[in-house]
Amino acid sequence: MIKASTRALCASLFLFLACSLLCAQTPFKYTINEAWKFSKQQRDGEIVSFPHTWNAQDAKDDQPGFYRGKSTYKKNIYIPISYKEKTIYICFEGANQVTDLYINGHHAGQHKGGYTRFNFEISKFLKWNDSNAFEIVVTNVHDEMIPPLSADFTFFGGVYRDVYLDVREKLHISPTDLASAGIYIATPDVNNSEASVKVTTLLNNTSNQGKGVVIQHTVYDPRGAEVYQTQAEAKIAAGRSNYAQETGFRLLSPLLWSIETPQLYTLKTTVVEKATGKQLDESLNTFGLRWYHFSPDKGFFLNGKHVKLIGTSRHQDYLNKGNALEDSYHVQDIRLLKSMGGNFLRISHYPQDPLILEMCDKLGIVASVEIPIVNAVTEQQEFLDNSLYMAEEMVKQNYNHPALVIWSYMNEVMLRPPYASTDPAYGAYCKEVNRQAIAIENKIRALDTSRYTMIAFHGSMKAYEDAQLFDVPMVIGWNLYQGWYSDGFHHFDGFLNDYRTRYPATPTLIAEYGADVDTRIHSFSPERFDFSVEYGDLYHEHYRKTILANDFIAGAAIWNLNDFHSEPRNDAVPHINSKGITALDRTPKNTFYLYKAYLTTEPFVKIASTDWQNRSGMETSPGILKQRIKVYSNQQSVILYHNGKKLGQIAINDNIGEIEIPFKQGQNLIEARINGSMDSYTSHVEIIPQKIGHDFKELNIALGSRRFFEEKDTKTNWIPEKPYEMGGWGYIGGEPFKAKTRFGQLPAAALNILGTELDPLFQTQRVAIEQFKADVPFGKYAIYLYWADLSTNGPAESLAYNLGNGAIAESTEERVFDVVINDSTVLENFDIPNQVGTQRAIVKKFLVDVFDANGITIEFKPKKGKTILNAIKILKVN
Ligand code: GCB
Ligand code: CA
Repeated sequence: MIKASTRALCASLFLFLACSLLCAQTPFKYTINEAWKFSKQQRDGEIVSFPHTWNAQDAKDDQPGFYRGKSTYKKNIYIPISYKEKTIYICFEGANQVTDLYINGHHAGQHKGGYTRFNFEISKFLKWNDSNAFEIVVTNVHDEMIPPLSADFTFFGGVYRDVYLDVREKLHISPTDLASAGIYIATPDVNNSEASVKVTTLLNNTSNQGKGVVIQHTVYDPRGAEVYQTQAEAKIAAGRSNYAQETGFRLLSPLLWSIETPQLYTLKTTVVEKATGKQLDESLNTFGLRWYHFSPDKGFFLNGKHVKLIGTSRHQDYLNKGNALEDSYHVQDIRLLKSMGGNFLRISHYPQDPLILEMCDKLGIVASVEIPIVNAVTEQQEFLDNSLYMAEEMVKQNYNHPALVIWSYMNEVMLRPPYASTDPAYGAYCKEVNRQAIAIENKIRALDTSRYTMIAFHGSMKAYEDAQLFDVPMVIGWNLYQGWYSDGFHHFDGFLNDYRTRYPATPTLIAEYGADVDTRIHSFSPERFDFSVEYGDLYHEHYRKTILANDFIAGAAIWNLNDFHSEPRNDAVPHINSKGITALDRTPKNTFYLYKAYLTTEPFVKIASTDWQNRSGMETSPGILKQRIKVYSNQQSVILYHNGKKLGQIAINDNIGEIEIPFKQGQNLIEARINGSMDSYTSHVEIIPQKIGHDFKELNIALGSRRFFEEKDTKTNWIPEKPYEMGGWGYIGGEPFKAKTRFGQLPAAALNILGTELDPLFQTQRVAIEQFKADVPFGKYAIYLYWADLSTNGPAESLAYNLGNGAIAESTEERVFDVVINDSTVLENFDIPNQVGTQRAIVKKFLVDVFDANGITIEFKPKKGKTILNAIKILKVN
């Protein structure tokens, strides 16, 4: 291509005239769409229903932070006269984080902690045959005495689980032992031929008379047959609460609870008044008969059989809903895990809706649950007391679940100590962490002698040695991210070998591992922190191998089942941690299918990235775009078809096969067939020819990037930049922007780009670019230049959480430049921060007529500092 300045000289007369017209500063216009100030009235008095959170919107908008404060829910509830002789409780399945209840102006109770159940006895505040004013005051304000202090998830405020009124006779099975079922079923001794069962029943008598009762327990086996019945009498004094009645029995030939056969027994308990024969209370509780143990060398054994535990963790939020989910969402998640073949769930980082463990019981998923001490503790007794209380709530509320084998209570507690390890206060802090851990450990062991305990460590052996935590829990959980937060997957293996040599005697789980994936991003040269689907695939392929190859690893929980909200994060999808193997709406990602292929036995085949519906790329041979795809299967081989034609049979190794597809322009149908199943994938393919022809339609280029970015709504596929070649398109000059972070130089900025949802497009850029050229034919064009200034003007360190987004503040570099399109200066002294601020998307659209064969030349001329360009779209208008 001839340089613009010499162009006219060697052109024909016609071209010369056309060019001189253009060069004569024809009028031009461009958009000034961004950063207009807009005001809106706050809403109040809105009518809402539980489950409810007030942060569903503000935890994902462009405004940093989300409302952490007080809110009030008010309602009048009619209470009939017939309740006068009863005892009434109000039961909350969960409200975040401190809840106060007022009834008719009286303070009826307070609960601290956002993730456990609680109830208040409210009888004495009620007016009978009357309307009663209920007022629930909830606050999710930061409270340094209540865990979690900080964590990588959004602390959505609200009454986000169900609330009940619970109407009982004055003598009843107690809901007041920290909101447990009031019936504890222990199975201390189970083997193939018999099982011992111990039942403790707690009774409350709120009347002012002692009462004689008959407590009857009936046991039904998993098939519904009555297998045992026992009866006992008790006398419960007036005003007595949590009177404990104990009974024990043996069941022969037990039908065991297992992953494959999650069979549940049912215990029916009735309480009858002795004097009158009147039934006072009745309750059903399920339990399972199984035994298990963790071996430091060999892993986990259930009913004497070795089982590698493979599953996920789970957060309790969903697309557009925050954490306020109706029950069917909880049910769906456990079904999803089961459908993948998962047999393990780490319920993290807090106890969840009761349905979660109920579903694990029903579907055969081994589980752990934990209280939300995350990142750090407060060095005060009150913090420990609240933690101990939560631990007790957790154990009592979840005691009967056969699925549950581990109580856990600290997650990465040494990740964010308040002091540097060189500070003298650090030693005392370590001691305090140790003291709190031992106190909680002892508490849990005293409450439940049958289960294991766990603490989850982050990848620093030293930190947990400092706090002497290796000897405290019964199982060590490792949260490991080598190859994500630091370079090199193989450091995962190295770390584990080192740990194993030093601590050979403790059972071990991989409590977390994962990589962020934004399914809009693809790359054929995947790299750490590019958020591409392909990098996530590689990460999991490596980790899965290591986990399976080592017997001492009892199991592993992928971080995470689902993408989840983490407000301070500034990743490809700001405010979201996208390490889910399913999206926020639970659409599976590739890795879900990789595990499914490994974990399931029904013939299964799945083409990877079938959600990449709009592919694009540079023509690899005339009319052809060759791109590799992966196929997951649990079979030996898969036969592939492309647009109805057999491409060939590919071998499957470690559940993965790979093949290059010669994509054609337009619709492409790929089919993968195995015996008994098939998968198909349709993609629209836009082939960009090496030489731009007369049929040019559009170009969408991500600058400074090796990523493909799919704008799903508009079916636009952005492709990576390349240098200019004559007859084609590309940049001239400059280099890709690299973000400097605590985790090294990364391919994209760790910034929430304001004013757009296409953040990845703005998070990369080419710095010091001189030109962008496209040798397009004569015609009318719209050129869109995409920019965002990526300098960070505040220390990211101030964020409460920064495990994943430790951007290092770069002093704002002044950049002022001109943009010249085909010799017209269209932007003069262009200063992005000055126009819209930093970190904000700005798109300038220019309508350009190309009068000659010389195409489009966009020049970037620095005035101060370096020029930049983040993305460019060139659209032929006609
Ligand atoms: C961790 C934390 C978890 C985070 C995760 C991540 O180690 O335990 O809460 O979400 O890493 O994605 O960084
Ligand atoms: Ca944004």
